[in-house]
Amino acid sequence: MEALPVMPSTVLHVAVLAFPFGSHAGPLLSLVRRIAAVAPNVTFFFFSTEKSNASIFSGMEKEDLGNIKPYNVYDGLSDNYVPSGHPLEPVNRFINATPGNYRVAMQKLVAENGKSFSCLITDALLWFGGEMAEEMNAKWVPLWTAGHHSLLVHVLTDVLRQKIGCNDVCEDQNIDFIPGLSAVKVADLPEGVVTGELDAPFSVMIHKMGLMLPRATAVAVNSFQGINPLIVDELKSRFQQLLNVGPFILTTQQPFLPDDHGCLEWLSKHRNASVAYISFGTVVTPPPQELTALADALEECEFPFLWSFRGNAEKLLPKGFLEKTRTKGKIVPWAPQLDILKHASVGVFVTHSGWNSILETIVGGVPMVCRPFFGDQNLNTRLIETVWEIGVGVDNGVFTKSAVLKALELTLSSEKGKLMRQKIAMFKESAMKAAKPNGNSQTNLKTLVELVTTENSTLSVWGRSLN
Ligand SMILES: *[C@@H]1O[C@H](CO)[C@@H](O)[C@H](O)[C@H]1NC(C)=O
Ligand SMILES: *[C@@H]1O[C@H](CO)[C@@H](O)[C@H](O)[C@H]1NC(C)=O
Ligand SMILES: CC(=O)N[C@H]1CO[C@H](CO)[C@@H](O)[C@@H]1O
Repeated sequence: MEALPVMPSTVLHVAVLAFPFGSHAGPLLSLVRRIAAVAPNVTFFFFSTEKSNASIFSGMEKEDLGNIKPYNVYDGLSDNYVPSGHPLEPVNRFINATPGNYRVAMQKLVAENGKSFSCLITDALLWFGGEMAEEMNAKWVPLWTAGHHSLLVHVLTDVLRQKIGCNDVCEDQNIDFIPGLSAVKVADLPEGVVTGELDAPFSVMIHKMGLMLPRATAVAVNSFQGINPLIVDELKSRFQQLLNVGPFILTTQQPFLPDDHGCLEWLSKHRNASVAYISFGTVVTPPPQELTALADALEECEFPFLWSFRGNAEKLLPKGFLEKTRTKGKIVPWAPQLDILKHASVGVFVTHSGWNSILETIVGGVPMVCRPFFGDQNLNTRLIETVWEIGVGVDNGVFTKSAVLKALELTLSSEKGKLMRQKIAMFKESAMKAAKPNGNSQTNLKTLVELVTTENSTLSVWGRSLN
């Protein structure tokens, strides 16, 4: 059949599908704002749950949003939903509501506008975006918001399941049959890949994602080429196009974060590379006995510390701790993390090893002490420790007083710690280079803009059936 002529003055409609949990929707919005700013002839319809929209768009005026229009999708929780207290329940309910919840909201818009979408930019987790795009004859650009190594693990899940086929007896086995992952052990893999509940909603979703991504027009990643060239090459050989467009903290505009608690001023009173900065992100709080162990170590060690503490510190930390550490420690409920990590006084970052934190500490040039909790965090820690050599895990993976003391000593005042600082400075340079005007990530962003702002040569099936 002959292709229908494309209208010259078309304003393109792009659907953006966000995953509304953790640090997923924020980075997707950063990317979309970056593209939208240079694509005035495109309207971006941003679909997420009401709660997620309210959070990531908070403080933004309609004028700030320009050609980005937020729309709510059903979160999977009925009006009379009573939380059971299980943290994953809202995530599972949401996943069970997909893809219908997005489809309903998108179809409504298409009917109202009399116009289909030319491109779907989705969180990579929302694999069904690929099927929808194929139905619509639209492009599909999934964004992976974490590292290349975890992405490769999900793309090769079937291979891993086939080759490993163990019953908890091979946790120590190395993944030496996949390029770039030979230092990784089975126990480091995210739960739901070869161990754990393989048929849990999240495991099924991320498995399907791995199978679907090779069909994407291009896969965008919030990372940079130089961090893991071997794995990047492996991914490139499996995707139609891989576009490293990060770190977003360098390649996209970041919201201004106030320093309400005077962290930077406090930091400037300390020696270079002497302070331990502690934060576990917005999702995780370590269990009580580990908080106590960490506090005991901080009290005993010689190093000053700045702790961004979620929850009631008075209640959760040992009695008298705040009083006793007043002169050498500062505890705040929230901190402008990137600015802190860029401050010369910070010598180590005690972290859960989430991807966004890793990118921030690379840009700051600060080595890590890692206490991973779930998802890709164990895998990240393995790479940090043994491949990149820019940090250490704590012994046996949990905070004990002696393990924390040892890790702080190592990173803050040993020759090995200095070496880590030198290594992370090299990654920092590589990231900065990628983010420069003609750097690799910027060039990829241009490619992405081009891809998103032009139409497939045939009109979409949805569009056609409506015309
Ligand atoms: C939209 O604008 C971009 C950049 O200015 C241009 O390359 C593209 O061809 C335009 N698309 C349409 C459909 O007019
Ligand atoms: C501390 O770090 C700053 C910024 O990197 C640098 O300019 C300064 O020379 C350093 N001071 C010392 C004493 O090393
Ligand atoms: C369709 C809809 O209600 N979208 C909302 C998403 O969130 C933003 C920010 O809170 C609202 O302005 C939109 O109305």
